[in-house]
Amino acid sequence: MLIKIRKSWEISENETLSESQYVGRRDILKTMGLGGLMAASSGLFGNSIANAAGADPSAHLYPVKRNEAYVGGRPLTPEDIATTYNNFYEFGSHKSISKAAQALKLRPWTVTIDGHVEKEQTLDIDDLLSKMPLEERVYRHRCVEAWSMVVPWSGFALKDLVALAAPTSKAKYLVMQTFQDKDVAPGQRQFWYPWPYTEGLTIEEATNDLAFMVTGLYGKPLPKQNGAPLRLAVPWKYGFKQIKSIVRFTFTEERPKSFWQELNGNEYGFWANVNPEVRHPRWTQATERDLRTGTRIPTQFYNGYAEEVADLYKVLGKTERLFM
Ligand SMILES: Nc1nc2c(c(=O)[nH]1)N[C@H]1C(S)=C(S)[C@@H](COP(=O)(O)O)O[C@H]1N2
Ligand SMILES: [Mo]
Repeated sequence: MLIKIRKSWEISENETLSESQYVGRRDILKTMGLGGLMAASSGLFGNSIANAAGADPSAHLYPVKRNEAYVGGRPLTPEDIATTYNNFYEFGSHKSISKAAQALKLRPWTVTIDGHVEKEQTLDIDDLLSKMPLEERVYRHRCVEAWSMVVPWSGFALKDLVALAAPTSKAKYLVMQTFQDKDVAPGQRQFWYPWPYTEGLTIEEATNDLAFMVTGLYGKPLPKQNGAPLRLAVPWKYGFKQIKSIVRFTFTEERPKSFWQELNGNEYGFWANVNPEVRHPRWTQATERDLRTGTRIPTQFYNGYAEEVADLYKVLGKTERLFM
């Protein structure tokens, strides 16, 4: 087996390949039966944290076919950056939580669906994964802290999960919650945070085509630090809406209060739609730092997804529409 050990000064392959080249090359390797070999060798000799998901019981499901309707618009962020520069307060309030997050236990993992639904149910994650048609989508991700990345998520449309849940006419919001376990997540011992991490969407947002349940990243199971085994991607909203390691979906009549809203509602609102014209009270949102290049680029309205989502907000008043 030929293994190329990367020198620290060599740039990552994803950095030199355009998005379509990255897919093409991976598909060729897959056809040749080399995809697994490549993954295994990079697990041993590449970034071991990024590939710790190699032991994930869902590994056989990946890579999945890319849906070409979703394009990043700029080159992908290298995998080793996207999997080592994270926000996951359960494991620490800084960016270097990828090692600590390996304490997360991925099985058994169940997902409870309750509230205003025809029948409450608890699903095993592997049953859920086998039910859902998985695909890959390249999405931009814009954190409220004004950094951004472009990554290939694998997963399924959130509207498919909503259909499976069969909400009743009373359901106006979908509330999502992260696991809670102080023994695994040291951050959860910090009592001043309103654990468990909670986020919510309106039913209209949750059933928009763009709303995506993420189960994989870079053609592999989702790394723990990125929110395994199930996290949300709503790329027109700031990153804090994109809740990780979900265990519960509750359909409610009332708008929920999310984790960050509870902590500081003046800075982190419910809508949290990316908006370059509305400053965060402490910094501008007009530009963002691209994690790949480290340079600042202009921020786009709804993170560039206005065509897909702007209609959702026509009914809101001006203040609400513009609020973050
Ligand atoms: N449970 C949970 N989900 C979370 C967070 C968190 O701290 N806990 N951080 C959010 C924030 S602020 C961002 S920017 C993204 C970061 O996702 P990434 O680490 O995969 O880039 O996760 C979001 N989801
Ligand atoms: Mo964020």
